[in-house]
Amino acid sequence: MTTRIAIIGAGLMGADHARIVAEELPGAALQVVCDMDAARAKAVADRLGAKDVGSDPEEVIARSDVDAVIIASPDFTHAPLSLACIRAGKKVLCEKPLSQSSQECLAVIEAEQAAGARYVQLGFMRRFDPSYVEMTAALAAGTLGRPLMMHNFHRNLETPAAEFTGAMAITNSAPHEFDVVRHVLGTEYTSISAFQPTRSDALVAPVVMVLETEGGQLVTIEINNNAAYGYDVRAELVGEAASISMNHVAYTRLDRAQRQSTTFEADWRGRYFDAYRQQNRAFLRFAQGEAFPEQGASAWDGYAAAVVAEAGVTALASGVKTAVAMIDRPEVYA
Ligand code: ISE
Repeated sequence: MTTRIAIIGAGLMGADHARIVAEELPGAALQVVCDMDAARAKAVADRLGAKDVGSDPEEVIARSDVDAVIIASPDFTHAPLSLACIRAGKKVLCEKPLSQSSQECLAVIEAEQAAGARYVQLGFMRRFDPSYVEMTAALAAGTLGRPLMMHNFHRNLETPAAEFTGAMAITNSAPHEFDVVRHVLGTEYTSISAFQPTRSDALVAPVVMVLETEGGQLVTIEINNNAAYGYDVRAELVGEAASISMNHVAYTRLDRAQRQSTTFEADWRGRYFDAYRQQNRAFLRFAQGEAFPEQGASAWDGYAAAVVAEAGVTALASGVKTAVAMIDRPEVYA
């Protein structure tokens, strides 16, 4: 049976998800493309052969010819629209963040608890990237010994918006790091400190964070939204017996004029091309009735990322190490 999927939001990420559903997800059909901007929805729908278009997300979510939903609309709509999917009894793949407010994430958690089941898979696609999968496997196999530290670098070519701030680096970019590190280490954070060097211009300076975990590890995260040279993500997991690092991902290397070079992607969609596809396949199986994907991020993981981001913003503004305090994990996420 074909699963009819509605895409909410036809911007950069929505258009990408629509293409994956239409062209690379056997067993799924691109049913509706929904955007407040009707022309934008129509352009994506026409290009990819969607059955219909819509402009009211709640109406689209409730349609009887929609079986599952992908939310890729602006961040502030993620939690309310996830709640609408839970009310409609439909599985939803929601782009990150679930919300920048941990309180709003708790409302989604409460709705899932009341329904007695999970509906929301969160788009922390890095969990499906082979480099993090291999790190997790090395840790589980005992190859690294006890984990001590994880160092992470997250560099964007340039900032998406001129008014981007250090706080936004923590709430918009860093959640990927917060999530994937706690996923790989299998632990929660206890504290966060945040620092910024000084830039010579008006662009947002990098944010460097140090986090402590319940497991006794130290985690460093650099977010540099204006790295200028490319999209570059690096990670190293250091154990007592060995260390494992992510390689630069490039299919080819150019040897020319006594130099060797490889290329950087311009943004995350190229670097995590395969991870997005794996993630969406896992979501389809979930939407078709299988258990919540083992690698997948849930509303609980969205809450965890929001709590640490809130503490990170406080730490950056105050210059003081800030505690990360979460509620106990509800049964539905056991
Ligand atoms: C963006 O929203 C993402 O999710 C990207 O992965 C991240 O690199 C970028 O900094 C964010 O703005």
